[in-house]
Amino acid sequence: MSKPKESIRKLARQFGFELAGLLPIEPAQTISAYAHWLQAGYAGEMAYLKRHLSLKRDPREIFPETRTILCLAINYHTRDVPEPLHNDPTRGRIARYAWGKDYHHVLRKRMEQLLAAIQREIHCKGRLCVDSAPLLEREYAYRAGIGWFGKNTNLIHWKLGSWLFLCEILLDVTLPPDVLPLRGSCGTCTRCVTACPTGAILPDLTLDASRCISYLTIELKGSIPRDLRPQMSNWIFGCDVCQEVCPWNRRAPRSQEKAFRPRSALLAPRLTRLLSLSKKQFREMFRESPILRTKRRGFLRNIAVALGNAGHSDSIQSLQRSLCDEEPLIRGHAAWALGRISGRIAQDVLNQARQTETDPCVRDEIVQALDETDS
Ligand code: B12
Ligand code: SF4
Ligand code: SF4
Repeated sequence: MSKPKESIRKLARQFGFELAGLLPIEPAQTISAYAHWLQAGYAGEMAYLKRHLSLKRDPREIFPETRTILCLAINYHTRDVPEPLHNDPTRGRIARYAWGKDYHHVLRKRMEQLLAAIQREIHCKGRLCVDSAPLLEREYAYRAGIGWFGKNTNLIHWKLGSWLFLCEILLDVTLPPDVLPLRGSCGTCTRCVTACPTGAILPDLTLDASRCISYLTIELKGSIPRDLRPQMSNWIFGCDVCQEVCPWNRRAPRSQEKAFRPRSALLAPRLTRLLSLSKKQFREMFRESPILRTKRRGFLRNIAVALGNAGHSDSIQSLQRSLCDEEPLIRGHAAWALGRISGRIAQDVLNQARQTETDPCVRDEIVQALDETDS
């Protein structure tokens, strides 16, 4: 390979990576900001982020031979949800990134192929990283010119927008740096800050992840704080509000990646239908999907919250069935939803459940829900 950097970018494109940049290995520059963020409690219950602190100081902690980082980005902007479905609160909203196949697997496969192609040109070894690796992905991607830090904390590329997945290949060879020209900025725009339903984007432009709907619906394993539930509207897995309002995404091109094409069932599924999923049906419906991460209990918890926010009496029957679910987490959130729907029938259903419920947390939810139906 006479000019490896050019060929690597070309190869990256062949394997679907629209953006690629090469950086010489260096320790992370924003690790103290990361440590402060953890200290402030913004990571909520994501304990793995605390465990990663020392490893994130330098990528050589995960691959000591690293000489060069190949930063990559792939576009996942496929299509939009048709307007009538988009505005229907009885349907769930799923973040765009989860409409197709799990990107962790898709990107890993692509990176394996890319690394093999690089190895045909240069004698080298590489370590593949995507998302879960203890690496400050946004910092390195920023340094490679993939995008700037938007106020919503996402990396934005002036042409592709922010619907981008990031990943990296750590290489044990020294290659000439090749950084993309960084263009664009947020300027005076604050749309995402204003639009965020839970006020998770802080004035210092960091994110209080413990308030972010993405965290609440995906990462949080237990009960969703009651004060945040009404603000989640019908988001049942992740949230895209701060990216949907971003002007840099208005002209974002469509992704060509087949694996990210949405499954039609995930564009705007009916909430009551999802609430009846058994464990087996859940596993089948979400095979190869990132949604498996929440497990059925987390997913149905989210659906109950969305039904409470929709506030339609048509869903009382489905929620009543969920009050008998084997998972206390689902029963508790179903009770909350019935409290939000309110009215005589919801009240009767809750009173019945109070007679038989033995779990103290669920009982507490029922009592509070009944208080709400009274007021
Ligand atoms: C934990 C996590 C979350 C948490 C916390 C998010 C957050 N903003 O911190 C939750 C669950 C909320 C989340 C949500 C989402 N996530 Co997430 N998440 C991660 C993960 C695993 C770690 C991020 C982290 O460490 N956060 C802590 C903060 C403090 O670190 P940071 O954001 O990386 O910022 C550091 C540096 O970038 C730098 N920095 C920050 N600002 C600035 C500004 C300047 C000028 C400079 C120089 C440096 C700098 O300092 C920070 C501290 O070191 C990364 C993958 C990874 N390994 O990095 C994916 C990742 C950030 N997530 C991603 C995605 C797609 C999402 C969602 C869009 C999914 C969804 N639709 O629901 C949302 C977006 C929500 C949002 N507004 O951020 C993508 C982002 C791609 C992009 N274009 O930026 C990543 C990179 C995964 C991937 N491999 O593609 N996520
Ligand atoms: S993903 Fe949603 S909740 Fe999280 S910061 Fe963005 S708009 Fe706010
Ligand atoms: S909405 Fe505005 S402030 Fe927020 S990331 Fe986009 S350009 Fe920046």
